[in-house]
Amino acid sequence: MADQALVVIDLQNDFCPGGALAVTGGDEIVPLVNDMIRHADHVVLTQDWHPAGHSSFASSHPGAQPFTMIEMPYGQQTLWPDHCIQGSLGSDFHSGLAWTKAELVIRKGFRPAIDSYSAFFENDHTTPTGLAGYLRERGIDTVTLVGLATDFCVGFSALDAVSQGFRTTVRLDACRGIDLNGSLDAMLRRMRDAGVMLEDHLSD
Ligand code: VGL
Ligand code: ZN
Repeated sequence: MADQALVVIDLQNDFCPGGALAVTGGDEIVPLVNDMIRHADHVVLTQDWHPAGHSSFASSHPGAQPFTMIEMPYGQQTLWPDHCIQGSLGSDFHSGLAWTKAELVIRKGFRPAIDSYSAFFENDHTTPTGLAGYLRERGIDTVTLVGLATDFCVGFSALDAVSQGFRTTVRLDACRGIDLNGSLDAMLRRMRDAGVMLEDHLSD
């Protein structure tokens, strides 16, 4: 049997209703994610973890509005409302998340000048978080991804997981998306094309 890990992406207050960058229905997935945690061999959590004044915040760019794009040295970057500021309530995991079984918490997005959607690489696609090495060193070759948001942090994590050689499944029923200008459909297509296994147990 392959060694497997469940990777729970950014199930934090700011991505849930009432949060600074709320994903519609973000909190609805908590009971299912908890159930999956209970059954998982290994559990890794990620936490979006930005310093105040982070370069991905629209507020750091005079005159810029959230949900618009700018050019960064590493490419196009969407600007967001201030969110997941290190140590804030918004950066905490959802209070209902059964996080105690997690063996590792990967924090990402802490470099002021670069955003990080993926659990594996920052948005320059070269700066690693260390997760691939951690999983490999532990003999884990299969990952299931759940969490927020399907079309950003979950999606880019899944694309990187495949490119790093992991057997990768995204459980869509345990994810919710932001869907900015068609980003959800575009990411579903990219994941399918890359060889990510997409499962939706609600429609099975
Ligand atoms: C995310 C936008 C900005 C996510 C994080 O978790 O999908 N999206 N930071
Ligand atoms: Zn962020």
